[in-house]
Amino acid sequence: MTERAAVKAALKTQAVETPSWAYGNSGTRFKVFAQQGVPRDPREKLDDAAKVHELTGVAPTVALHIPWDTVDDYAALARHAEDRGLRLGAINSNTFQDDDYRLGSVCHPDASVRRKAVDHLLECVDIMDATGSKDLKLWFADGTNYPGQDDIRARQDRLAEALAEVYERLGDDQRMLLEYKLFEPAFYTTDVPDWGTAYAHCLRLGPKARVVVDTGHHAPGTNIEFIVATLLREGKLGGFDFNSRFYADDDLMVGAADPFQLFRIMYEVVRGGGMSGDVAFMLDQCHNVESKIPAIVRSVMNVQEATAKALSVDRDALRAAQRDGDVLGANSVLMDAFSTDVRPLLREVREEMGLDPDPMAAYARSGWAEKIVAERVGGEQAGWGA
Ligand code: LRH
Ligand code: MN
Ligand code: MN
Repeated sequence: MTERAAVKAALKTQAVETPSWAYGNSGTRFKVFAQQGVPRDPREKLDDAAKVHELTGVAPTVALHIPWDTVDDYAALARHAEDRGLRLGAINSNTFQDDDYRLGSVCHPDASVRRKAVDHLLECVDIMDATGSKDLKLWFADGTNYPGQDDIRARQDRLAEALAEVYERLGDDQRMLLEYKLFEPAFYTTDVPDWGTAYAHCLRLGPKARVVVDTGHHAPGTNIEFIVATLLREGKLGGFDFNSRFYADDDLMVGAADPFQLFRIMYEVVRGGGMSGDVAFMLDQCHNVESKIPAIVRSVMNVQEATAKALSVDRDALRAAQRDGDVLGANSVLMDAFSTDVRPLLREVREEMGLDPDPMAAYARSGWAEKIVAERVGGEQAGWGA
């Protein structure tokens, strides 16, 4: 296979998971903006996700968030997905929107609240059994606002205990993905604030526990690709929640704010063997001011562009320059790949997959936007502020 053919083959097998909540209405803490035509239930979210997959060819799975996507029959929801050429992806737990969780969930000082939170996580594994989902994605809003508010070490013990109980419940093919976030909603301590804390818990738990890197969950200036390289070296990178940020957890379209950072991350993924299917490439975004389906299509394309550039790095030339201590030469090998216009290559990839080379234009022509506006009245809120 030529280099170009190998790059194309890798791009055809990459899968980007879209989040159910990105299809619903969302907003900031100040206002949820209602858009016309948004899904009224989880099935309609899947209908929109199917459109994204139909146009891009690389978005075959959809992440659910429980209870935002609660249904009576999860197996039936999985069939609804299958009928549309989709599968249900990661099940995201939610232990942050009940009054009981004011002081935390699995780290709460009161054992009865911890029990409620762990029971929810166990219920999420039951849902995985019904949907065939492989990954349980855990993010905890737990933390404290004031020094002395709670015992930092005791909270880690409670966290470890909860995670261990859920880990025991996982099936052989199921994984637990632990997501960290620097701050918010807690502002003094966060119980899983960084990759090191997540990694330490995952290491103790065992091989089925992996770390999730949400690209918006770091301090400004953090070298995320270094974290990615390290986690891959340790066999502990479970996946990404992709989005982009100008300030904090902005949840804007991936690759919009800093395409160079996304390229650097994807280069470490490629370099570290992360394209083998073990690393989940998920989106975690909210489209508050832009149209949702085209924004998700654009996001998938942005991931593909960064991946295509990362795959195009001349690694032999890079290794040679690095070995020779040719600092500028090595840097230009990387920059050459980043500066390459990969859009013609991706158009070819899509044509070879039997797709329209321009998914954005194809969506505009498809009539789907008009159809959902006409048919769906009173669309759902994603969950934020619900
Ligand atoms: C928290 C987070 C986490 C949640 C999602 C809706 O900020 O990134 O992944 O599940 O947002
Ligand atoms: Mn996230
Ligand atoms: Mn987030």
